[in-house]
Amino acid sequence: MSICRVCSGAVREFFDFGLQPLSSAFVDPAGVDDEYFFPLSIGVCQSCTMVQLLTPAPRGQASHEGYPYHSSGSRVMHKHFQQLAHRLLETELSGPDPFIVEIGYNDGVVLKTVRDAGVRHLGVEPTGRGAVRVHSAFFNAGSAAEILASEGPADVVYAANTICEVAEIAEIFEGLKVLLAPDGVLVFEDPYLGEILERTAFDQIYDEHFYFFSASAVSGMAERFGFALVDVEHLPVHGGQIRYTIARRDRRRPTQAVADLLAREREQRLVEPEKLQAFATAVDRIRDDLLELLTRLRAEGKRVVGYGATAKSATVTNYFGIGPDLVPFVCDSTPSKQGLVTPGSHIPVRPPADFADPYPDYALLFAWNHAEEIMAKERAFRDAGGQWILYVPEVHVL
Ligand code: DWN
Ligand code: ZN
Repeated sequence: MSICRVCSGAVREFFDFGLQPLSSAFVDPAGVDDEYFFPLSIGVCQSCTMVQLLTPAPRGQASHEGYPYHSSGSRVMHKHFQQLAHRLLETELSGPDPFIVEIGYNDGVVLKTVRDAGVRHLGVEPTGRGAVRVHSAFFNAGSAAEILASEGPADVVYAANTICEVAEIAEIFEGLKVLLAPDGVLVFEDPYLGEILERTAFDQIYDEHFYFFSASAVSGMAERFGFALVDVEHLPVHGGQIRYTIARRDRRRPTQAVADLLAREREQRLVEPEKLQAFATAVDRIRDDLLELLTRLRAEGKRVVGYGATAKSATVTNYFGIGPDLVPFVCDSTPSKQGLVTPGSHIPVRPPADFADPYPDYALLFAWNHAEEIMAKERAFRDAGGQWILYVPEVHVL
């Protein structure tokens, strides 16, 4: 048991991945003896139903300058963020002299789009960088007060793939209390618990993802901190996410979409023990099936290469015990990952050009959330007789 970071209730574990490395800590092949590991296990709060890790990884890992993830490395994601920015410009940011703050703005697609529309904007991140205006800090009551003093209240505070990473989430709400305009909103998008459980997307569970949100847990959390969940939107990206809109209490009427999703979650009995037990069983079935397949292919002399050195793949390779003996290398378009080896599992990362040189018999698609985009880009692999191996929602070959 551990203590819930939202409500101080008891968190009951439902899956233990054992010791895991930090998912973005790609290592120089010479430095593999010096890696940091932490206990990765996930549980559900018996009081507020928030699903969360039992032990947070050290804070700030995802914020250092060398952080190797760039959201616009995917064409689909680039477009996704541009569309969101345009939508905000037409709605929340359409009043006089609007102001948007983005927490953890990554490579700044949203902020650059609003900047180009002449809208006041600010990125908040401990190691602020890039072509947008930034405030270098964690988002909390202190930094929110500084921003309020210099810029005035925010109409929108936005965050993608960030809020779920902040274990001390009360700090976010304390900052919102200070900075948000009376009718301002927090808009954030993160992986959806419902889809993680339904599709056995167990590899969304790694050091950087602390919370696994459902609409009901987010609604309860918002109320606890003096806010309300007023809108939800399903997003098809990253294997299924929800975009939540939070307003100050009693300022906005929640949409029908909120009522519908809350009702569906009740119907699905999302965090009931049987559901969580079924998830645990399904993860171990995927492990057995994938190891059986990879071992058989190796025995048959087939070449298997990994595709996408994702943060998610740290859980897959380390929990399953997949190393370079089964997957000799993984190709990835991120230059800062190339030449290094994957955290814990030590699979060399190589540029995508190596994928075709020559094509392997099978490609294990770690970046399954970008399947459509990657398979379209790598059509020639299929044409040459290559096959994709996927493991979500179960092991299958395409
Ligand atoms: O939440 C998070 C998500 C949004 O991004 C972070 N905590 C960390 C990161 O997680 P991830 O590494 O699992 O994200 P992706 O988007 O699944 O990573 C895709 C990887 O695949 C990247 O390293 C880039 C690579 N890639 C590629 O080699 N060719 C991606 C595409 C689209 C490609 O065509
Ligand atoms: Zn709780």
